[in-house]
Amino acid sequence: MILVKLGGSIITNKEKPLTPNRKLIRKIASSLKNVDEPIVVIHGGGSFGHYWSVKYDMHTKPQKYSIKGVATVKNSMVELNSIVLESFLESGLKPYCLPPSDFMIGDKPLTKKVKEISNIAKTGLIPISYGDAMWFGKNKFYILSGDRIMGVLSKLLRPRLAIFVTNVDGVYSDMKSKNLLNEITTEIPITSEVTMDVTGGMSRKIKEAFYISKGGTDVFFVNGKIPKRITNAINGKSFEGTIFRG
Ligand code: IP8
Repeated sequence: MILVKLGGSIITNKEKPLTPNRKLIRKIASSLKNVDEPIVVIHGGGSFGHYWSVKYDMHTKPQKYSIKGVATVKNSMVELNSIVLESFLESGLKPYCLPPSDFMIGDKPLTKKVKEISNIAKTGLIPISYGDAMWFGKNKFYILSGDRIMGVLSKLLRPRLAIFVTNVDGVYSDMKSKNLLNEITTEIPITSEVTMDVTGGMSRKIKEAFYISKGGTDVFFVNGKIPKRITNAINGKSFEGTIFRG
């Protein structure tokens, strides 16, 4: 099985609130048609979920956030998710809507439910989940990142490969020189970045990538603006991006 995270920077225009990148979502979906392994897709919030999370000052820490904020963030993610689902269906794939509240309670996965995700994927359907505003318990909510979902699912489903699709070529040693790191074997210091992401942007992805690769799964970072790179990574052809070896 292949786990694919479609970053918010690729499925939305992050410069413009509430703007999906329908064309690119469709292009990526079409390229995934060439994969014959079960696939599970997770997507981020981009200029939908993050836009509202910032407005309502909501973060990953469980707190008593504004319930109007919770409702608004959740609605925006359902909207973005339905755009992704439609695009996948239009591209000839069979998406299966999977809100994270389906397989998580509070901030913990429901193991039995998670294991069923792989059976759903084996039928040819593509389960599609997403970062979301979640009920934590005791009147608290939190923002669950799609990157964290990648970690949670990898641990229980042990995919062959976990791919983070972003709008850059991979992980750079620093943002100034844009020197691309082809392979990361030891934990690297994460340089600070300017981001509107309430969940931590690239630093969070790198953190999850280490967590996933330590569990034995290879993790790839690829540029989704060139969808062929995703399928090349899956098929083991001419890889362009960054690898964290599992
Ligand atoms: O973009 C966050 O998911 P991410 C989703 O994967 C929300 O970090 C609701 C901001």
